[in-house]
Amino acid sequence: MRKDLELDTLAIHAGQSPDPQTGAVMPPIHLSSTFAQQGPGQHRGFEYSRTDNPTRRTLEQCVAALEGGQQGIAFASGSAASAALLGTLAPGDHVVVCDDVYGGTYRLMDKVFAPLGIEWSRVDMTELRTVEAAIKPNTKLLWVETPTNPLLKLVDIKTLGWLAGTHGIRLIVDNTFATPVLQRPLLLGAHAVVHSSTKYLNGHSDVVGGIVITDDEELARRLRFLQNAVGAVPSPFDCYLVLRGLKTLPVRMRRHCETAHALAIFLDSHPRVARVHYPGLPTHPQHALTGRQMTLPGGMITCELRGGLPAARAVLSSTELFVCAESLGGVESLIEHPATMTHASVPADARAALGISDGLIRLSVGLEAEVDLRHDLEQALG
Ligand code: P1T
Repeated sequence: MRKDLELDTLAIHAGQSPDPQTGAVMPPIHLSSTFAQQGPGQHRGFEYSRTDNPTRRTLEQCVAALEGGQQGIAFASGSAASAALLGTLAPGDHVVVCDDVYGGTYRLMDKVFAPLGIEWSRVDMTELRTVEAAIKPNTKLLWVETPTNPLLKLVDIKTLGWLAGTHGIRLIVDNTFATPVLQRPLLLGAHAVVHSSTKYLNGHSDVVGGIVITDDEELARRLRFLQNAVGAVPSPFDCYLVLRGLKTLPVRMRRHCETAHALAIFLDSHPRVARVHYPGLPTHPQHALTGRQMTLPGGMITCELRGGLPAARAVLSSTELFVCAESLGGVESLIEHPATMTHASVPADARAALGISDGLIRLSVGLEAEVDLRHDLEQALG
């Protein structure tokens, strides 16, 4: 397939063409766990579904094309994809991680890989000097989320790609919040992109999945080895659902962003809201970077309520359309409380230092009518 196609076209066609046997226009779901061989070792590209599966391969090719990369390696969750990337390291290696990451990623570093001898430092990656100062002779990776979870800080991918290059290390970007529709980190100098496809890529809150995309042959070879050897692979049915979700990703993202932007402006002027974190607002500390790095500011809003925990509890139990639940990126709007939900695995002192206060709430703005979502927030805040 031509490389210069627009994202809207790639989302529907990349990796897919009518089934040669039946003409089926949509990719078949190959549930088979094993594949017939004409003789020992003589197969048609597939042997066993942990190793490779046609539906999974289609998904891998589609997401790789969307990210502008060569290789996609799919996993059973975003956490499994992150673990595979960290699994390419050896004891004594060091990772510089941005201070504001998903609580589960923090936990993976702190409770799974640190005990195995992987060192890590958490730094505010909005400042190049801090990142530079954190790089040590044994540093192998810079690990970035942008926008970050949950504070929606932006990190300059191009600058960090350059920095990683000058140190001969890899820049990994978790692109879950932005998706390739809003930013394509590989084209800005990242060495690999990781996604929780549970979120916007699938978009319908009915799959848990993850994927890594890279052009780095050596890294891809290690990841494919781990994909097969560890076996944290997505089911063919889940791969099909993500492929189906991807077809509307560009359309969904534009609508998520449009509604989130309008709601961020509404929340910013509400007397019960002390501060709104949204990359599209001129008050956002990296607002200028939003315009340079992202096509649109995203579908997530985080805000600080006046009144701390009681205020957060009251709002989260009063919304009717915004469902109180973890996760994000689905067609339905969700609301959550990072300190007790998604980021409860981050120690209280680290949360406090970052600004994940008890009054902080996070919204995943869905595809419902903006006016209905605004009324829902209005009544819950009231
Ligand atoms: O949930 P899982 O598919 O394993 O993905 C983990 C993950 C990785 N990276 C980012 C940026 C994420 O936000 C997540 C999961 N996040 C949530 C469940 C959440 O509500 O923030």
